[in-house]
Amino acid sequence: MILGTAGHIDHGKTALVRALTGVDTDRLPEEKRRGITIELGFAPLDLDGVGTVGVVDVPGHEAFVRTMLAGAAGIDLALLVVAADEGVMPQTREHLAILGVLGIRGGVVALTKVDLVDDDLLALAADDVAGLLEGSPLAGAAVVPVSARTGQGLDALRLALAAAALGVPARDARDLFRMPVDRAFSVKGTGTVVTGTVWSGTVARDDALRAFPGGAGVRVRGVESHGHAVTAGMAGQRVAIAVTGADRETLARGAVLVHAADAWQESDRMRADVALFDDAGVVLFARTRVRLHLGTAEVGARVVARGGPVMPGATTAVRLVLDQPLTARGGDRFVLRAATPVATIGGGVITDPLPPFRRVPPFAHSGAGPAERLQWMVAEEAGRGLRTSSVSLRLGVTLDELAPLVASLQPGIVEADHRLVEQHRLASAEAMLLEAVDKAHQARPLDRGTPLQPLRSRLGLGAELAEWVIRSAVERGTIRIIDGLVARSGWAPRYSDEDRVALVAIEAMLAKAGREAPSLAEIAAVAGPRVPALMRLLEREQRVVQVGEQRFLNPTAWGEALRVLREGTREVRSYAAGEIREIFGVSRKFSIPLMEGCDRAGVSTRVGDGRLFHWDQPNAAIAAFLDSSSGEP
Ligand SMILES: Nc1nc2c(ncn2[C@@H]2O[C@H](COP(=O)(O)OP(=O)(O)OP(=O)(O)O)[C@@H](O)[C@H]2O)c(=O)[nH]1
Ligand SMILES: [Mg+2]
Repeated sequence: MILGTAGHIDHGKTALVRALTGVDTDRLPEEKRRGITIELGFAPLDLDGVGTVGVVDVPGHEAFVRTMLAGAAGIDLALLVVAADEGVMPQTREHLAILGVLGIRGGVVALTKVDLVDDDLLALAADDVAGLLEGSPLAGAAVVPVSARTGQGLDALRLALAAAALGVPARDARDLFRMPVDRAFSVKGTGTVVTGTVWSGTVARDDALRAFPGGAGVRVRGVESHGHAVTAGMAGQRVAIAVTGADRETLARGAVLVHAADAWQESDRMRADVALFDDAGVVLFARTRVRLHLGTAEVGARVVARGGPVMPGATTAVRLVLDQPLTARGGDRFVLRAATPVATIGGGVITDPLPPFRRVPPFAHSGAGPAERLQWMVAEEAGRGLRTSSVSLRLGVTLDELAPLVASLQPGIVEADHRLVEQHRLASAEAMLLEAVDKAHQARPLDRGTPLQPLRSRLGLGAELAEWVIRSAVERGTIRIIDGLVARSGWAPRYSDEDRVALVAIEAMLAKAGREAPSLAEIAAVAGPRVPALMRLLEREQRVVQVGEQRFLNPTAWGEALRVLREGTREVRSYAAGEIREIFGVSRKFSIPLMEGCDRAGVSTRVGDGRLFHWDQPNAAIAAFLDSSSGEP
């Protein structure tokens, strides 16, 4: 639980923190000299029934609102300090407005320096404060008169703070770890130490982290909270982390530490819902430059709405164009400030920190819930699908919230291969796959199937989901894949009556031809135009053997030829083409394809016109033919 101060300069924030905690957070010489806070101060505060609360003391000076923003970014609870002798002042209002933008609803108002005012003035200041709080984020907060000097009201203030703290929901320590860095320094003997408020999740010694911007890997050497070593730092705690792997400059204020294993990414394009203060007195055109504060980071930005400028008075869905990438999560709050004149003008909520395209349009309307946005995101990713691991980050839902959310969207959206995708895309891809296979069967009934590869890209899906659709069709037994060919389950090549007649003719022709392998053209002359497809089928079924270029042999004849050849070439030497022809006992015209068949099968190597044979080497391509009889020629 983190408590942050807020309020106008000199109203007594630091004095009150000191009175409550005993810690003087104004430690810089310049702070001492000028009597104001310049840097963030930190102190632990023990509250009865609550435990240790981390206090962040912020500066009230109008020139240091940027620092106040870095301090206020991680707080759960506000202590708005108003000096009774001055009442509500400009930074009282500005800080309160900032608390509102950041979504901080819990808090207490300290009406301080009561020792300096009489009852009339106190009543006046109390009225002033009541007017301020009405309709504000702290409406209903306790207003406690106190004096840091005399100690008056401090006990009542502690009670009020404890009561407010108990009303704030705890942060989720099981969620993704993230810590925006507010300070980084070097400690002799330890190295780089960074401090911050853990926004979510848990960090422990030896954890592998990444530091954004840049995403450099760093390792945790140790974790401390309020000066004591702890085994783990958890959401809602102030921690100091000693790290290795990155220097102080990389880890300066504005950096963000996350777990290396989580899907965090930085981006300079985001979607957001933005609202300008009614009294901001500005309108944001697409080219208007503003400063955007998120976490402890600050970047230049443009805010682009659809169809016109962003006007005060309404929440508008926009696209943020950032000068430098930020690491954000859906649901993150940010504050917008104008550069000239310097003023806080409003802020908003990130609705999608990682949109898929650079020129992504804003979401359809502001204020959409996570379910609605998830639906839009999935539709936008179309056939690629939305990686489930990115959803928690993009929507800003915890891992625990994600599963029920996805379940609530089914059956319209389904999860396949760790991606969310619209069910109809998978359905139509599968329909298309089956249709293509059926068409191929129809067009080439003699083939075992159709090549799978060209079909993948036609399914309208990303590679992973295309694979998933194919795999699940196989698993369900709708199709099968053999040797890269896809077929309907139960598909067998189909021949027509004409095919059957042709097959008989071909086999008869080859049986008659013996070792004198006929050419494809010669076979076609006897058996008709479908011979190429029929030969493929016969070859597949090992009813023919292709020897030379487009010449085919009956398998028995091939086996005999091989055995004769082996017998005649026992001697290990190269044999001239003429010798081989004589062994085969055929003319040159038929001897050449037979030799080529041997080369193809790996039985022989060409030496000039002749051959060297490798009968002693194991050869699967011919083993069956050689063993098909006793091995005698
Ligand atoms: N009499 C009296 N003086 C106070 C009280 N609280 C603070 N002061 C004085 O008011 C001055 C400003 O107090 P700080 O605590 O520094 O004020 P701050 O709000 O932290 O100021 P910034 O951080 O610069 O915005 C100091 O001189 C304090 O001593 C109080 O309760 N009574
Ligand atoms: Mg101060």
